[in-house]
Amino acid sequence: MKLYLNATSPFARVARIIALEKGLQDQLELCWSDPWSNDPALLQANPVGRIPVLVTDDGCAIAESLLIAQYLDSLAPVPQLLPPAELAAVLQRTGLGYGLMEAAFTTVIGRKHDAKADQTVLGQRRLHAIGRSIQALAALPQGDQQQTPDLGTIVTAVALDYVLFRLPEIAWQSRYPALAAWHQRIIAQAHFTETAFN
Ligand SMILES: N[C@@H](CCC(=O)N[C@@H](CS)C(=O)NCC(=O)O)C(=O)O
Repeated sequence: MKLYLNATSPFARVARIIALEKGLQDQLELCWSDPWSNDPALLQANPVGRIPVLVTDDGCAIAESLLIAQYLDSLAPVPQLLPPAELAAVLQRTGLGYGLMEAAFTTVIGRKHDAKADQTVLGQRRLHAIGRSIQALAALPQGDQQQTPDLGTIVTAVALDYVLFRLPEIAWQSRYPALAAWHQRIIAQAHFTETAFN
């Protein structure tokens, strides 16, 4: 299998961490790609031109990080990404974390293309969404740190890490110390350090 990715995409990092958690790294060729430069190989795999994309050995190209997660989970069901006993809670955290990731990424890209993006109606909506999502994540129970991370934990920890990486002025850690401690514990795990943003 091939995974098209770069080192700063939170969506690609989620896919890569899941592959590592599932022990699939030896079956995965990492194809480093800049989605903004219209890389022909990436465009062939994903006409939308976004990473991550997973190309299976029989040539199916799967775009969208959460769909890639679903496929990797089918290849290696253990450790479980979506433990049935806690499904609703895990999906709740996944949705919140994913929404934060999207709002943060959209804010970063908006600023890159328009210095006044934050002042637009959409820019303001994204910034408020970031603030409210972090507040909602901080209100969730933090769970058992010893368990293998589920999908909600992976997506949320990567989203919070992306905010620290690209939007440090949001400084959410001082407002939510328990969430900050949770995040620190998760990102200290090997598969998170191995895939750190750079
Ligand atoms: N919904 C997609 C989002 C993927 C995405 O936005 N990827 C960014 C990099 S972080 C990208 O490739 N952007 C290039 C573009 O939008 O043209 C997912 O979950 O995989």
